[in-house]
Amino acid sequence: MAPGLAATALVPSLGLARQAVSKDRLIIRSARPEDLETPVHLLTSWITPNELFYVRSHFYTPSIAESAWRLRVDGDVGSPMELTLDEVRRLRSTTTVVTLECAGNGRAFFDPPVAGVQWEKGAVGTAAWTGVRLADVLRTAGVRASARYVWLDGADEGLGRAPDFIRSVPMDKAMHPDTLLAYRMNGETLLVPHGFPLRAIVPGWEGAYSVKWLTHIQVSTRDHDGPFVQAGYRYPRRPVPPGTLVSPADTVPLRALPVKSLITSPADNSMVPRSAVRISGFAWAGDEEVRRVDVSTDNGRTWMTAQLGRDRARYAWRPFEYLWRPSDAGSYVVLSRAVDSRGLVQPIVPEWNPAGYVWNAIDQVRLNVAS
Ligand SMILES: Nc1nc2c(c(=O)[nH]1)N[C@H]1C(S)=C(S)[C@@H](COP(=O)(O)O)O[C@H]1N2
Ligand SMILES: [Mo]
Repeated sequence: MAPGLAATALVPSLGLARQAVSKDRLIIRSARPEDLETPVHLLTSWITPNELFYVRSHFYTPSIAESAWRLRVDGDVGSPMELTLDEVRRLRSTTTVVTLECAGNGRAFFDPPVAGVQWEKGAVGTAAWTGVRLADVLRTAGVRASARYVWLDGADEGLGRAPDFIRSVPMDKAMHPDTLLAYRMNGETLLVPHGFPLRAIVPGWEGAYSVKWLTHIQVSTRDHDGPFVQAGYRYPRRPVPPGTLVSPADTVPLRALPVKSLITSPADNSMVPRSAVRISGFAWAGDEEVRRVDVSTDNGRTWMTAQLGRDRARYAWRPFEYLWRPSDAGSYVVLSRAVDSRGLVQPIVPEWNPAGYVWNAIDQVRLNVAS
């Protein structure tokens, strides 16, 4: 956190102020810190409503008084600066629709199990984020030619002796015109659990880059050496046998998550009529495009091409739909399999890895066709 902040500006949230996430409709994976998953059957719109958007917080949610909040920009820059929220809002703004997904989404499906929040399918959502380009702020501060990384720090603090949550973004991604500091989500002021008053949106990359409650941007010639950069959010260089410990030296940082799809309707295990069944969902591919989505209604023996919906944005999931006319009553395993613009396809079983990241298996639901 920023040392300049008044102590009274940061008190643990009691869940009273401006908190409009719908805790009764989300799955509570952890009440405090707040880890809330969206049930798949509620992920039916291209834009996820703010109150249904998953929440992932490592530590207690800071509650920040707007008047006391400052964004400090320093490090390897010519003119370090401090901005108030009004000053941020006065900069040229832009809005972009981005799908955010936690790297640990689907962790619960790994075998053998791995420690960490046991997300199933719903640590993902899509919103229209409004804010300023990180590049504009960095240019104003005068990034030096020697700068290589931008460290992002929020107002939350490690629990007990746990270290601060600080993430590091390589310079080219930080300077990319699509990387934002956002203060609005779907047209509304950011909700506290989603990072009020300001958060990073690093589009196309796993969710942990999109640091919430941002207070400090530090430009550096080197990568950050904290555990959320050097140990967390990393993936083995080579596939390892399930259950293996992997030393950080044998890992690489996660960035874009690979292609994935999710059947959002009909719900798993539901009863459907025999006449016609609209199978729909979303597919996304990090910073790549979704080329195609295939659907199988016979447990993968044959595949049909689904129709891609019209809603699209460079870093957003793409709707898909397949109209199925089952020939017989019975119980069916229905699968969805997305392919990205490079031809990469979802695996049947993702590689096991020690932190349980990147679960992007071909999705499946069981549908019971009425007679
Ligand atoms: N300051 C801070 N930023 C954070 C986190 C956090 O714990 N602290 N969690 C990260 C992770 S792991 C994810 S997946 C996204 C989730 O954003 P959301 O809670 O708005 O869905 O926020 C990221 N930003
Ligand atoms: Mo995450």
